[in-house]
Amino acid sequence: MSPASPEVAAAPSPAAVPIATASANTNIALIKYWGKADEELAIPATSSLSLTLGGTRTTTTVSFDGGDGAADSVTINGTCPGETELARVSRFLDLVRARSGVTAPATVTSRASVPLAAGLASSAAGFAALAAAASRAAGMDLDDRALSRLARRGSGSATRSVFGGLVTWHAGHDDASSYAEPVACTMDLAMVVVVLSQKYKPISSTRAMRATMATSPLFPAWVEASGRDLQAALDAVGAGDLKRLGEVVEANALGMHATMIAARPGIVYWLPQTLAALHTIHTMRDEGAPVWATIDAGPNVKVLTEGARAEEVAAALRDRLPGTTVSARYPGGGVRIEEGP
Ligand code: 2P0
Repeated sequence: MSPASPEVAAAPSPAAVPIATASANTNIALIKYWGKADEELAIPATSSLSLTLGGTRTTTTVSFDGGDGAADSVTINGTCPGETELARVSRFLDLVRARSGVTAPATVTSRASVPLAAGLASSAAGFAALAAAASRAAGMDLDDRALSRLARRGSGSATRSVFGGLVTWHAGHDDASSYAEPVACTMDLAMVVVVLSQKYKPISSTRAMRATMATSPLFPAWVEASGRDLQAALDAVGAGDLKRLGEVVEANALGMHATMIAARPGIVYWLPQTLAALHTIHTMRDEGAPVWATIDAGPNVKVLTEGARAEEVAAALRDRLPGTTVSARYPGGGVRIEEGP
């Protein structure tokens, strides 16, 4: 039998299995994304601005090795995800398969470095890492912009996690024009994360933003204000003015929540402790601390502050908000290929 005979050629060699590992940090939006202009392509209704946080990496390995035989096999933090999550990952892998020509089901193993209880649970790091690992394993050589466009199809906020530090996601109007890119920033920024509840089960962002767009009479005003907020935030970053940045960041987050609270039925992510934290932050600010709140699709509060004062702010919040878990987080890097073919 010659070495080129079909039997020999078909024998799988370990090196031939397309496999890659990538990691990405999560990010917190300073100017929020809330609503899609195009659900299928995940084009947002507004552009957004975020800070990628260090030490929050999710590391994901993708191997197009046949999965469990007929379908993709997915393990997240050591367990199999529910059907909805699995379907979402498979739909994303279908996109990668369609573009790359790879046809095999995949084995996906993903692990977050930060526990869900840290209040940073986010699909942003997960889908950014998945996009990088799957595209690399499938032999696609994407630049960062193309990678951010691909990550967008997994989860909107993942678009921004491709990059480190301060990042803007241009809403755009089609697949090519909706991508993220880094924003030059010399400011010393940090986020202090205040976890208020670990039991609370919010409704998913995807469903909540759909309902907000469909039923909230405030949504058009939110879209309009958001454009102005983004420009004001970028101007404040350009001027290195933390107070101006903080004010617009907090106003933008409160506006997003007001818009969804006005949906029918109202979507209220806040708990009583959320309001207590907001009032504490206002009091600290009145006392001179550089602290501004932002809140995502859940009850927890994140506090934008100065990096040099983040530990002091975290200690004060721990003191004033007993029963909460508080951690200081600093800017971190973008997507990283850990191992690739
Ligand atoms: C953001 N959030 O800009 C906003 C603020 C939550 C509140 O992006 O449907 O999980 O997967 O695109 O990205 C959370 O939404 O939603 C989010 P999908 P995603 O960070």
